Amino acid sequence: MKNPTMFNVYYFKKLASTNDKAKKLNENCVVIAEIQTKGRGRFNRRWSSSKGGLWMSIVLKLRIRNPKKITFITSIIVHKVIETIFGLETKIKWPNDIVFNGKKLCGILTETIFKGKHIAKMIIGIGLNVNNELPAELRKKAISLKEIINKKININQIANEILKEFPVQYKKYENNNERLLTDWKKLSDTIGKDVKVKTIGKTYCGKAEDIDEDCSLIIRLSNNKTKKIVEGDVFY
Ligand code: BT5
Repeated sequence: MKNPTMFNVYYFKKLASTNDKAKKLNENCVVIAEIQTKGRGRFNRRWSSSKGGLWMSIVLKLRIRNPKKITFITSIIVHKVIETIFGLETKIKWPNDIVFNGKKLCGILTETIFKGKHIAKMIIGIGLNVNNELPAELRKKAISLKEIINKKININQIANEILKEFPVQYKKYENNNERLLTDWKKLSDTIGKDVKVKTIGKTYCGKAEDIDEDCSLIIRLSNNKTKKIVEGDVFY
């Protein structure tokens, strides 16, 4: 396939996880697999990765250190690409989901690789349901592009567009956190909703009020205090 971007793209029929493969490669490489046998989400959760989806990891050496910011930028890119190619309006669910009518279409897993104390590279894993069949247990909460559009879709076109947009959008946001947060919030599915948030130790209920400068979620609790959620799952 022609790849009109700055990236070296490696294709595989089958991998355990594109993020794991990407960890062994240099920056500016991209790994794409048709099938992942051990696709991962956050907290090592299983990511369903049958044939027909876009399972892709980008390896980059970046100036932005906060993985959540990279996830935010990537979400905006995926949103934009889906809108440009298909004219579909998706939304972003904090922290790392692209949703369509409340159902998860894409998940992003950004991982940081350290060399001693220094960040050697970042791996940005994108899992987008395109033509793949979703397992029965996910069908209530997940969706694929094929289901929405009702026809088979060219995966390579989506991958190429994402890779083309990456340097453009990254440059736009790397020195402009305010713009990143403003743009992200415009696309947010989460802000303003009554939510239940599960963190590793605790569950909180409240209204999703804002995103702070490091991309954490701020919720307003029933006692009117605010709580900053650095990591967790949001339900509504
Ligand atoms: C994510 O985790 O959403 C990040 C997913 C990242 C996957 C990509 S694929 C390429 C790269 N290589 C990898 O190994 N991973 C990355 P999280 O927020 O933790 O969501 C995980 C949850 O989403 C699971 O517990 C399921 O409930 C649900 N899920 C699993 N597979 C799904 C799918 N294909 N579509 C929608 N939801 C799914």
